Amino acid sequence: MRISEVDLYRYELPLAPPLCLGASTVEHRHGLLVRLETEQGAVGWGEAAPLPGFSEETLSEVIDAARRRAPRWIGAEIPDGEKDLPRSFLALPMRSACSASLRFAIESAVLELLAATRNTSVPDVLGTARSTVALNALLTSLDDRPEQAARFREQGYRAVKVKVGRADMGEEINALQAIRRDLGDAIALRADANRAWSLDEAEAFAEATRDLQLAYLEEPLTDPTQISELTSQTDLPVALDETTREVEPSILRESPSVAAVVLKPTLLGGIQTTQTWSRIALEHGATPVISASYESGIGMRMLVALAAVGPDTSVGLSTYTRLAADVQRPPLQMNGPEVYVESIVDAPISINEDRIERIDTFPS
Ligand code: OSB
Ligand code: MG
Repeated sequence: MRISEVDLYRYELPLAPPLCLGASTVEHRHGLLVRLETEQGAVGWGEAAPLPGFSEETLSEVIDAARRRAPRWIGAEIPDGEKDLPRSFLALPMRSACSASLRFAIESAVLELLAATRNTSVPDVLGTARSTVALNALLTSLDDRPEQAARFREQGYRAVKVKVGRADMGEEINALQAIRRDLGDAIALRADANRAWSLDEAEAFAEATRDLQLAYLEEPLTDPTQISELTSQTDLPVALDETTREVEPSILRESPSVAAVVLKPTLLGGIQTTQTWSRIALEHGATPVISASYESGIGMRMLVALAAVGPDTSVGLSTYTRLAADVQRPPLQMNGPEVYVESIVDAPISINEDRIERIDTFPS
């Protein structure tokens, strides 16, 4: 089966409420969609949506790179018939270095074609899939916490993730205590400091939150090389997120105390890299937590598939509810504590043409 057509689309989707990304606030999410079609008419979609402030590449760089590469994808062979995932299959249409988000897009589209050739679903190509995936609820602003936390509990969430390191630490700790009271003891409470603190501050936070039973704290330190110092001095479980984009997964061999790794394929560089991190994390007793970077429904389908073949933990895909519209119609059912994998990954893709704009097609 050979790729015979490539189409590139741009999308713009409103974020409600607007999203604070570091210093800037964005009202819309922008991205590139890649659609591959084979001679036999099988179709695969992928999404490249660099996140400003987090991705190294910009959307216009991604679009330029996709336009340059697309002619070479025409005629590329999608391997079929093999029982196991060919290790090289995802690299096939890209023989040179590629930005993280574009790699995710191409790998996704090729993986969908591979599933189509094998008459199976994407999660089944990746591994052994569970039928449901649990989502963590996400509290990006501590201002609306008390009412929100109680609502999350009533909705049945098993994990809640809270952003910290953005205000006075004492106030944030008080807020976390209120949230823990509202959640009760059965719900996992995760926190994410996005590298806001010095070692001393992180130790103070660890000390002050001992009785909160935090499941983990993501990226406490401005200087991430001090992580092992922190974990040797406190028993606060720590998770890596930003660090996964800067080091190799073999770091987990030297950091036995890492409790979890937050894996964002859009930022980390696609499906194969994510799967490698997941495997090595599990070997070292760290939980891989597949997470989103505010992708549209196209990227989200692939993230659900990846989560379905990972361990049964609440994953970070509730960013989807921040989008006020999607490229996919109807929008995915992702607004509760649990998603049904089949209903998301096996549903035929139906694109809302009003939400996308075709920017190129090959062969032209
Ligand atoms: O800091 O974890 C982050 C999304 C985009 C960029 C950075 C982050 C996030 C998330 C993803 O929080 C959602 C989640 O992990 O639940
Ligand atoms: Mg994080």
